[in-house]
Amino acid sequence: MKRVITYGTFDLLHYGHINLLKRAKKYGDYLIVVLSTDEFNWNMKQKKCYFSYEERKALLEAIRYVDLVIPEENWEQKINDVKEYHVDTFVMGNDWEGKFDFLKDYCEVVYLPRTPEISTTKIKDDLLNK
Ligand code: C2G
Repeated sequence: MKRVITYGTFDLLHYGHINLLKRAKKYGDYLIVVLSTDEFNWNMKQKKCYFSYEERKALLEAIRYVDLVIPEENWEQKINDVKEYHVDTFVMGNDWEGKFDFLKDYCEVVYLPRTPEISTTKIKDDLLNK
């Protein structure tokens, strides 16, 4: 079984995220999504989520490409995650291009093109300007 891992906040969940998860799953048979906790988002990413960790986790678990959702609590856990879950491939959108190349010592590292026209910021701005 080939195991794939990816990380993110996934709030508000949109089709750009789904596109990423769909393409990431193609690299294996089992996709682990490491979901940023509310604390990690606020303390380390200065992101205030609209949906709580539990709500975002439930949304991700309903996606056919996702096999497991676990918490992302810090920037430093990736190597341990890759080892602990016997990950073959790490996948992220290319807004992170190069940032996680240190993982190449442990697994394949793939950066995929983002879906350019959609973002949570755009959704919020469009709703505000309706
Ligand atoms: N994404 C995408 N296209 C978009 C928006 C997002 O492909 N239009 C991808 C991002 O590149 C990322 C994933 O969807 O791979 C999740 O996006 P975010 O929730 O914004 O993730 P981020 O806050 O960047 O967290 O340790 C890594 C961090 O947890 C990544």
